[in-house]
Amino acid sequence: MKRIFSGVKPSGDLTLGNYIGAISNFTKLQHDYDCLFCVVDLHAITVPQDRQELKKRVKDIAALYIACGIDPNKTHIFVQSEVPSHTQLAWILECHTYIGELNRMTQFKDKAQKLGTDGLSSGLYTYPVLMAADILLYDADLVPVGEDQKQHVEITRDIAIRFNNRYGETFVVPEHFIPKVGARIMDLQEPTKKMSKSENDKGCILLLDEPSIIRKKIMSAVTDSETQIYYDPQKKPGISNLISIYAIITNKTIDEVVEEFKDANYGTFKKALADKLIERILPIQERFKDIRNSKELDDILDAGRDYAMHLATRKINKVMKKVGLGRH
Ligand code: ATP
Ligand code: LTN
Repeated sequence: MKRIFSGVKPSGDLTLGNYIGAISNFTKLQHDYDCLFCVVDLHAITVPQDRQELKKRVKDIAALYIACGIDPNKTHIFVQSEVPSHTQLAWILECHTYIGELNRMTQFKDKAQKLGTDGLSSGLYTYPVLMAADILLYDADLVPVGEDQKQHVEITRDIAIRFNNRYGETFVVPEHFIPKVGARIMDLQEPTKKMSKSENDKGCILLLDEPSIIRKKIMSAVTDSETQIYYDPQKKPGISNLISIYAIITNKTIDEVVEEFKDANYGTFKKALADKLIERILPIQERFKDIRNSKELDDILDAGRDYAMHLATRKINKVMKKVGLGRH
């Protein structure tokens, strides 16, 4: 069976962007692959975190995975830092990654440009290599992610190919899975910017937001001065973003949504979107409450860790042998 690996950082509360761009696809793909879904806490500490908050969020994300429909009986859910081979392999891969390659990563470049490099950790710089280690440790064939992670999956492929050429077949070269619609949900207040959990504000819908807050955020989403509803992300980024969200939530195509609302005004469309969104998110919130503090959640994460550890240990031993590390 082919394998999937993907991860979400516990760096904030899960957003509608995380759900649409990543997690809703995990739930669709879980039936056809051996799936490892990770809470990537080591990635979260590339920027400062409060330790109590981080601990809480690790379990929040794991519980939300399940609440969103990931079946713990079919998949393996675990916490990245509980499997030490991730950091071990990351170091080895860092020694096979060029500084020039990391300098081309747009996510880091953007952050460095905005904030300067003096206050940025070197972990933030090498973070794509840790992500490569996550994926390559498990010989994942497919990596479902949002658009912003495409470049990181590409560097993972480059690293795998380079390593295989140098040491012989070691890693599966993975493909990304990026949805056609919803791969980049935009901020509702600044629809030219990605909806982001670390810049959470009025423009960002959280999966655990109260229904009244979700409605308020949708109703106050920035649109444009026209009145007609049609899809044109360049000219109408706000409305086009709302159309994408509606399409995903209702399992319709963009064209079907545009047809449905061609005679409606923005207010009517936003109200319909808020209704559908709340209808979809409420059951997730209910399930979350049941799971979050259950013993079952720890059992699931223990079993996930054991499964991941087994695969990862085999792989790291193979890699160490190929590189010539250690005595055996
Ligand atoms: P941050 O905002 O702190 O950078 P993030 O939400 O982008 O965090 P992750 O939690 O690791 O980072 O993202 C998990 C998954 O959600 C990734 O596959 C990412 O591509 C996807 N994702 C994140 N934001 C969006 C978005 N606005 N639209 C679509 N997919 C998204
Ligand atoms: N870098 C990703 C999170 C992430 C990930 C992964 C995604 C870490 N390791 C492995 C897919 C596969 C992010 O910031 N969104």
